[in-house]
Amino acid sequence: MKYSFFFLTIVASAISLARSSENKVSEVNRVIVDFTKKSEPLTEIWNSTGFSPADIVSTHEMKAVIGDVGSLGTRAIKYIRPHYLLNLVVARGMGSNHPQYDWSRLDQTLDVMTGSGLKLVFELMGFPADGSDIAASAYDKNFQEQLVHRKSYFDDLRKPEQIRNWKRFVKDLATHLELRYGRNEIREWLFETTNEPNLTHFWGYSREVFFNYYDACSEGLKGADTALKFGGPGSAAPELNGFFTGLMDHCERGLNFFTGERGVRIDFISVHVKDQPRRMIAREMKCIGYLRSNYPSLKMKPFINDEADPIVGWAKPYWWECGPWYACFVAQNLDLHQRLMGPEKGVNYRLFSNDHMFLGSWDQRTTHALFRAQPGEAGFTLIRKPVLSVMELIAGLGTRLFPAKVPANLEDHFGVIPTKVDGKISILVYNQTPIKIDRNPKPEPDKELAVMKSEEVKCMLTMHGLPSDRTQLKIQRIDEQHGNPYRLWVGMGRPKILTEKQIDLLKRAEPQETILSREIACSDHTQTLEMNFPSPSVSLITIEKIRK
Ligand code: 8U8
Repeated sequence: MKYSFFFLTIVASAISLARSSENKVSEVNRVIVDFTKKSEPLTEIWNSTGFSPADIVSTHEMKAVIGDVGSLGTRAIKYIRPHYLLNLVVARGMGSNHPQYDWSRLDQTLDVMTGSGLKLVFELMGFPADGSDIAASAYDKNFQEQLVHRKSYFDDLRKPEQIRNWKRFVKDLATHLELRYGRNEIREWLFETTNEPNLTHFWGYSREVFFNYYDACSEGLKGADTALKFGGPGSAAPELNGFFTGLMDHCERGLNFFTGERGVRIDFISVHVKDQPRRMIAREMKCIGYLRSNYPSLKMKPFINDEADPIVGWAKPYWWECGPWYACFVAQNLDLHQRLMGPEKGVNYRLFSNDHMFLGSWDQRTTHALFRAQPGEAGFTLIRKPVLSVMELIAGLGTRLFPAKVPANLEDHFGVIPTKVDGKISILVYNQTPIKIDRNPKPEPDKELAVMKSEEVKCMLTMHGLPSDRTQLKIQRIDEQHGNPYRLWVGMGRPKILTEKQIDLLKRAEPQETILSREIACSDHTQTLEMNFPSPSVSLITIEKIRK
């Protein structure tokens, strides 16, 4: 059953193939990758995720998620972007010359993330409590809007005095972080404004107050270390909202609240665009186009989409978030961003981040499916979803990107990322079934599964410029049948509570599978593989010289 959608034939050489099977080739799609052509750097623009709120890091479940995500290594996930970090701080005497801080909860939270090898996209979001009440911060059921605020000195940022003291608070925060995590470490972090200031449930003040707060963050960080990176506004749709356009103007020629100079630094520009990859890129390009027309000095600032999700609403159940389709989404997002927003297109694309490290089930925007133990018993189980496992395949890519030719009729959902590092070839191939994503979550309808199967791609993959001599070919895959614990779970009858045996089986189904590993000879540096790429699927093909 496992191999029913898969066939692979290795043809001795592309030349003999072209002569002997002209007719057959014309029936299938020809894909060509060429490692003799000029390459460009493949920059790590994919290795980031986020969640909300920072408060949940103290739970066993979240610690386990962070540990597992971190264990994939920084080429898979390097940055983590939690909301509301500053709610974990207690800051007394903010209005006096003798501020006192209790950083312990913040430290414990950051320790979990840094201890797992992750770096922070540190949103300067939330407000330190003044310690005069014992209330706990509380959020809506999806951890978005803050419903209960602890009493804070910073209760009205319209007051210039609070803005001045916010600058001092940020400076003291950064100084503390440097002492605890090291100057070099936090120079690698990205400090960002609060989240989505254009949505009133995240930011209750006007744009003008936001720009003052921005200046306080910027100058406060500079007060600790001028090399710390700061940017924003991490705003939600629409792309050209007033907080985005206003901040660009403020950074270019606005009055700096502290220095009185015109203009304020911005080290990166961040937005949130949630959409399918092509439309996401068109909307991001709208921002780049706006900068080119209006603020050319900002057009080459590192550009970040730090919530590059398929659609708004992490908690809403969608059938395509369970299995390999969501993994393909990430692979296609990488491919298209690299090709359409790379340096040769005049864009300094820095990072797209999924915001998917929430605690939830298969069909929510999560990296793992969370299963609770029997009622009344402690314990839980996390099963990795394909959308997380795919990061390991992506991490297997090389550092140089080579050209690929894909038939025009496939381009909208099929792609190839040919790379190389230290003589090792790694090619990521995805077949992302074109489906319509709308706001109506549907329970995995048979119709969609049928559409998926009909979009299977059969192709002749010709590779030029391979190492000669004996080489090892390996293919790893995620699809409906491979590396897809969700399918197995459905087969088990969708148990809500898992037995030991079921946990064991699901865990074994977590990683992407090696579906082929064999020695091949490429005497003329060329190989053609006849391959079937199921729909949806992500494959990593590696070719490496066998060392004698
Ligand atoms: C209403 C709305 C529109 C929009 O374009 O973006 C939004 C983003 C909107 C509402 C909330 C919103 O919050 C972000 O997105 C969330 C989500 O569930 O998609 C979460 O992923 C983020 O924590 C949050 O910043």
